[in-house]
Amino acid sequence: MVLVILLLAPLAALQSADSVLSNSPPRSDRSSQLMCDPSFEALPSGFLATTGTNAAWEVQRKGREAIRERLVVACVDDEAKAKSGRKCLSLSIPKDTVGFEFVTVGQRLRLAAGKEYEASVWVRWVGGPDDPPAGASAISGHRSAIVSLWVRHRDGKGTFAGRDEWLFDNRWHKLVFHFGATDPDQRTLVYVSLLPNQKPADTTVLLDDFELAAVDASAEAELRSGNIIEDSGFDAQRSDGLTPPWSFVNRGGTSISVGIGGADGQRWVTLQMPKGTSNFESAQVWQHVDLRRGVRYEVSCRIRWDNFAFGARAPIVNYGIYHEGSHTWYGPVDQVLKGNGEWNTYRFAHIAPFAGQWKLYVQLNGWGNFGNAVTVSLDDFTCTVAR
Ligand SMILES: [Ca+2]
Repeated sequence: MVLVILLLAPLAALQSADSVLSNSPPRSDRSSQLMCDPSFEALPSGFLATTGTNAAWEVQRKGREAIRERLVVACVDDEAKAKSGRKCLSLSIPKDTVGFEFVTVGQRLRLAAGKEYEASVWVRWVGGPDDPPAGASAISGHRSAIVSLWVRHRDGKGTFAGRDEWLFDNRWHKLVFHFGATDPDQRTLVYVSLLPNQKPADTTVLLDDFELAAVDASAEAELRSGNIIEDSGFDAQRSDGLTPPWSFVNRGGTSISVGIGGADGQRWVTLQMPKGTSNFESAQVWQHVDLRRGVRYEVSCRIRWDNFAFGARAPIVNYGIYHEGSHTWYGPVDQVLKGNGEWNTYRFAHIAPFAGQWKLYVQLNGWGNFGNAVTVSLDDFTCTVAR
């Protein structure tokens, strides 16, 4: 979601249709637990106010004033509702929450360079059915609650890692992902957000056992140097459509189109999203890249806002690197484009917590662009080993 304006809660995508929620029990060994009071047992029951950035549990409410006061975070003292112990946390948003309005709770922690971390939390959508409807997915249009579990580096102002999950039933689900600290000199915000529904509804989600732990992992050898992206400037492409190593796909609709711009030897790719594209629709350009565990990479590309106009709302381009095996996104994720019509370079650092195949991508989402037409061009992708 909007980084510059709203700071938080990447709505990473509508692309993860199949859920990988885990129902495994919590770890018995919590000796490496880094979150303070992860089960909320020491928290006074009742409403939690919005806080500053130095609170034990940081609470943020984002949105219009009339919405903010109805975004509720509360500690629930009820053994029947808690996942563990007596207490859990509830997050609620009203039906008329839209776009970039959401509530967030988390902790800011100083993490160590060269370590791998596992973030996890148990979540439960109390208003959901006992069983998920057949075929339910992020683009199926079924009733759902959308929960984000993310970290944001650089004291809450840098790049992201994490995942959005669509909950379709009222069971407890454990969300998990792994990451490395790309900016260890500053604190990293580890947080959960409850996001607006694609179909508006009053929504309440319970949280419990919100944990962060260091994981034993050593870096693999990475012998490559230089840019590991193939056809990084699209100069091997022809004007009649995108071909490997690049791919393009529409999700949830077909109104977003891809084109090849420029002339032979100087190509770029253009994504065009018409006005009024629905919240359920997205489209993505990507290339698979093979990464080594624990290695730090520097990633960049150039993006041009082609239909830039003075005073127009800057589009949000979903940009980063995605791990399909764990459904986790890393990078700027919701990149608000700079307010000009020039080519601008967008960079991020990535420490791969998994070896093997990753997807370097740029995606346009109907969701988050408020029905506006967006045309952007992409060029010169790089991924190099940081030395
Ligand atoms: Ca608890």
